[in-house]
Amino acid sequence: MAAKRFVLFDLGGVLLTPGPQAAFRRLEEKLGLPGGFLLNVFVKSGPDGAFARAERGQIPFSQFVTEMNKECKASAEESGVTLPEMFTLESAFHSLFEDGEVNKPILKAATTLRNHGFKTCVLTNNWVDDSPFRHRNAEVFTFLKQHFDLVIESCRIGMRKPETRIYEYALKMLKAEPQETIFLDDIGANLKSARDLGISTVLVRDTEKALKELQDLSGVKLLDNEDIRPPAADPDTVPHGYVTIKPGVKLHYVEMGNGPVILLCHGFPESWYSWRYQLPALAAAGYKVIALDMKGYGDSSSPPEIEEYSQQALCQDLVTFLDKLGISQVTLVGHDWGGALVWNMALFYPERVRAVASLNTPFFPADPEVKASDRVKGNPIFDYQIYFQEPGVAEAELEKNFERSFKIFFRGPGEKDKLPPSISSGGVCERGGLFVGLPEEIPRSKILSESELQYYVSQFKKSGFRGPLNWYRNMDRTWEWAVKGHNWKIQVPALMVTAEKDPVLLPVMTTGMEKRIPNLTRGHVENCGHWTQMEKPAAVNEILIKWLGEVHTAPVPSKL
Ligand code: CPU
Repeated sequence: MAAKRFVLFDLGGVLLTPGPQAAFRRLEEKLGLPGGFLLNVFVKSGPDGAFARAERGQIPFSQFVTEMNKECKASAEESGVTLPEMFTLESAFHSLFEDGEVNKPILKAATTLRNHGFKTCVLTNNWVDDSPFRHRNAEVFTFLKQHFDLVIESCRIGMRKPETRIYEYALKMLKAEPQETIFLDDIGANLKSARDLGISTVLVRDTEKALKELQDLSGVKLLDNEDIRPPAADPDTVPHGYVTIKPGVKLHYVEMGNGPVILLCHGFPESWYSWRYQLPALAAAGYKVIALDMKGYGDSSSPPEIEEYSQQALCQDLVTFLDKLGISQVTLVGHDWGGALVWNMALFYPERVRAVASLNTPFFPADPEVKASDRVKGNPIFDYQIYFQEPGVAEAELEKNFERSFKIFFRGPGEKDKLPPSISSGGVCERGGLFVGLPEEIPRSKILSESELQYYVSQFKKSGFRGPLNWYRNMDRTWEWAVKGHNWKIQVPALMVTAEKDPVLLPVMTTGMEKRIPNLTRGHVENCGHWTQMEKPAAVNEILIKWLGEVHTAPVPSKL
């Protein structure tokens, strides 16, 4: 048997429950109609009736409803059934689908299969929805397109299940052979024509049983699979944008969704791509999410001058970025150096900040008595930052073998000890380098896949580490600027998310932040190291979406 690599999922009855058949039965009960009445009318209308024509996209929903209402009335008269006074199929369909829900275990299985390299596809009979309730359909399909590689609706291509040609079409679009493909549906007739082509099929009546069959056919563990990752934004398909903030300097970003604007700022040494698991989730929660390549990184410009990377300059860049996009206020979410930056934005540009959240990075107010560089020298955990000071030194070490550098950086807390001697942020100057003493061959951590690792490598090959390291080379310049606000409070709504096992940004460093940030909410991610967004994406998404919902309750419309 050929190894399976493709899975087709029906929508109603498989990915959404209840399916049309169960929903029809419930509707018949509600309207006091005899069991099977509605289904019968549809079946009787045949392959060229209004239902089939709507599913092939030959007529829109409204026209289908007009024709079907007549058929229902005729059928009722014929069989002596009394239809309710106000009966219309339009409202019947509305109540049919409004309480439909995603079948979570099936969706989870689809995600797991995708994470194992399978291509997943929704194959559904659907109509062009011009009903007053069409927004529901728009939501469902926007959601599906984020979770599956391909979504095929019968009405867009003029063919419907169980016609053989629709399966041939799906295989062609996926570049799949029938023997490599599995198809799940709750209607036997739909499965039969797929099976005749050589596709393996699963009849979905009971979710648990269907998943067991899917597990056996795919060879991927789908039951009792706790730790699955949310869908990730794909660099090839996510929309990219560029803003020139001054001559010769541009910032690159990706964006998803609609609603209040959330700006995501990554840390060292990362990329917009570090937010890949947050982009689809926050977009689906009702926000316009923008993830930047910070200055110095990826497809953003990487000017060589150190001063370009002071916190003052970087804050000004963000303000210009917002000005040029016409965004008056934004909710900022930062991680690591991005976290330090968003705290400074909330302190010095509060009018532009709707709310502020930081992952891992505490708010460190400037101490007017102690220069920043002296403070860093006083904490052995930050020794690597001293090593980063001399331009060119760390660049040479980190750029020698990009792949090895990222394999060393991107590790989870439990994995550290498998790599003796482990990377340590302390004693770096004495060792004479960050990676001194580590083996040449480093295993890739399970917190990211090979292709994800290669994406980081490709991004850093563009401009190297000079720009990113320059973020560390402005300690006292930034301090002189920041002392002005040393005793100011951050009044905007704020969220501090600590990561239990971050070896550099320790949760204990956040103690007392409430004194300076009165509206502080807290989140905590257990068993999580430094790379919070990719280590614990589901936990991060949950914390952010809950807090964002509390902050963005009543949007204030502009009177301008
Ligand atoms: C870990 C260990 C050694 C070298 C680099 C790293 N983050 C990766 C994490 C580096 C970092 O230095 N963040 C800054 C952010 C602003 C406050 C101080 C720490």
